[in-house]
Amino acid sequence: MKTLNANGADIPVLGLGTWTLRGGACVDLVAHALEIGYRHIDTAAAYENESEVGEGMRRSGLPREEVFLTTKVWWTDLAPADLERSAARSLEKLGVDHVDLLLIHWPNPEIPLGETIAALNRVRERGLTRHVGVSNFPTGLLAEAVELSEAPLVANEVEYHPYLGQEKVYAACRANGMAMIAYCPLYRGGALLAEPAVTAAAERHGKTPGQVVLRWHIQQEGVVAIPRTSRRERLAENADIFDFELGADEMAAIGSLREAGRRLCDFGFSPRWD
Ligand code: 1BO
Repeated sequence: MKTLNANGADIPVLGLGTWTLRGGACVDLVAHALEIGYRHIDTAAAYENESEVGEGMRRSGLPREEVFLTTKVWWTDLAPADLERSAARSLEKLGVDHVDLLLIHWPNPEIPLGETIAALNRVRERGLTRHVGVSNFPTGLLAEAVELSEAPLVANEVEYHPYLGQEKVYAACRANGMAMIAYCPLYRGGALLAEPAVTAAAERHGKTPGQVVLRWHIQQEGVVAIPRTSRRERLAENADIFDFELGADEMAAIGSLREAGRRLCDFGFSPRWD
């Protein structure tokens, strides 16, 4: 699996997002994904599936060091003691002695960012994670976090797809050597996959619209995509994106869909977006 380097972390550019996957289906999908070549699995304490993700990893039989594993600390657990407890609990549930990337899942304005980042760094120093980063951080908070962290932040995981430009966050990630990890990269299917710019490219390259959109993501420097699927057969389809290349005109046509400015994940606790 192709990787990119972000501040010293080698991150496979395609991963499996596991948000909403549960129980036996989650175990089966994680194991199957790893069996067919995925090397990057993304979970979170809040997804309530870390035990299943860990079981799927063990069932695949792959050595632990071959899998890039990410988990996250929920925004209500960002006080230092809570963060350290959450990280330890995640490792216990996953059945591993470290993760590769530990992220702050969402910012929390009620808890001083400096205290959270210091705790994140301590967890890393103790070896519970190899790398640290953030998720859902707009540019102002990202700049603060970068400044506060002793260890380099390697990624900002955000909603990103052709309907949501994220130009400012992307530029900030690039300027700081960080990866931008795209969740909901396919906009959960539907309208995006029927866009003429996408279907025309799909036809030209003999690929599916979903493969074109994922290729659009990973062809951008520093972008990683973590599509979620609950269907086994989709895993192989989503991973079959390394044997073709979109032209500059195709990249631009798909990128221009950003005009729609549609965001899927917005909650009462979301920060003020860029
Ligand atoms: C509420 C979870 C968003 C993606 O991790």
